[in-house]
Amino acid sequence: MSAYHPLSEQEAIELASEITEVFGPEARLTSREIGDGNLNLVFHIRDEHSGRSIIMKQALPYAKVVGESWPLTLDRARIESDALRIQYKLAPGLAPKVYDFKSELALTIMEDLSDHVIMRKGLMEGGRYPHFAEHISTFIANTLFFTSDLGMNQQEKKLQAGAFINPELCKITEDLIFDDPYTVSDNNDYEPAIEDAARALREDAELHLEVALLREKFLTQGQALLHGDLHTGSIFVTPESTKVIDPEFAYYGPMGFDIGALFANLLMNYCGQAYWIKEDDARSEYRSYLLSTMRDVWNLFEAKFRTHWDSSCVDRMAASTPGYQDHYMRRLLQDSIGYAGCKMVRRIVGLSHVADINSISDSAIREQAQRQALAIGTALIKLNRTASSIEQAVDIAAGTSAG
Ligand code: SR1
Ligand code: MG
Repeated sequence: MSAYHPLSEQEAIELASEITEVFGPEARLTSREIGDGNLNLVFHIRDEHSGRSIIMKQALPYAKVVGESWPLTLDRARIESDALRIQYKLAPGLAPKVYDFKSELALTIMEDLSDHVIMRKGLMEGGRYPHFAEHISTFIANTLFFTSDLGMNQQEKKLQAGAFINPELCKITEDLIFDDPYTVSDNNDYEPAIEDAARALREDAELHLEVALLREKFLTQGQALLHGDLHTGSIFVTPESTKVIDPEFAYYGPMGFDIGALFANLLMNYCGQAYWIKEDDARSEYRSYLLSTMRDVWNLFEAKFRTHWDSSCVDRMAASTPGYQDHYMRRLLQDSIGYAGCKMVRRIVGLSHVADINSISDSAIREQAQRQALAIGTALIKLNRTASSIEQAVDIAAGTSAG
């Protein structure tokens, strides 16, 4: 199979049969296209004989969420498969195994995770994942530390950063997250009921300064190899297991962007629970669970990152300068809080929403959840540069109603 074209299910089966690591000669393969994301085709290939299965993910040359009018580089498939391989190595068991990558087809062939659920869906159904904070904090601490100037050879890091220049996908983030929500843009997408709140975003000069500073950091700070889109739709879970998928937005950027994405998506589920859990006590209990998860993710991440620093730092100045590690961790917390806020705001007024809130069928409750997410998001953005503790972010969420 040669030049790029979107695969048919039959072609996907033919290519899958070459994965001898999974399928034997007697395999009877079937295929289902299961992609429900914004950008790609995803085939689930199963051997009816052995029950074994794989996933084949093919990038389309445009953004599926918008259509062919929005062309998008196929190189993102190379970036994704290379990032997955690095993450699999640095955080064993927390990313899917890549079996093969076919660059001419922009196709990644990887471990099937369909015994897991997408975390966003799991949270919407009130699921609890007791090992999630432990797992995801290991994933972010390991992948961020060991791809940064603290944890890897600094010349190799520069070369690696070059291989992860990802201009088109970064541009999506720069526009959709750090620009469109604060101006009138064709990309924006929100309901007329919250026009007043959307207008307030456009008119808030204090907010714009904070977003401009966070945007500048996203544009210029190559701190570590980021996942780049670490929302709860990019994480598969079971109560025992966590797997991070979909790093096609990977690039060298500010670490807090990945951590902030996690916080934002836990908090958007928190807002959506106004609808999903009907009973007051159960909803309040679940919301406490979400806030505890956010707190645990930060505290565990911080402890693991500091341990890596103390045991494995390759930078003499960083390792031996009193106060530097504390300063670094504080900036990281501040960035994480600021990016969390930006990510919440974009999911309410910008392109591409989240099901936790968008699929609420009661329009009054949906509006209330949207307003609450905007209120929390803007408060986090305004807090970012002065934050000193994760508890401040938790308190903002717990104390912010729809406004
Ligand atoms: C056009 S892509 C829209 C969004 O989907 C991805 O998950 C990213 O978050 C991106 O911003
Ligand atoms: Mg994705």
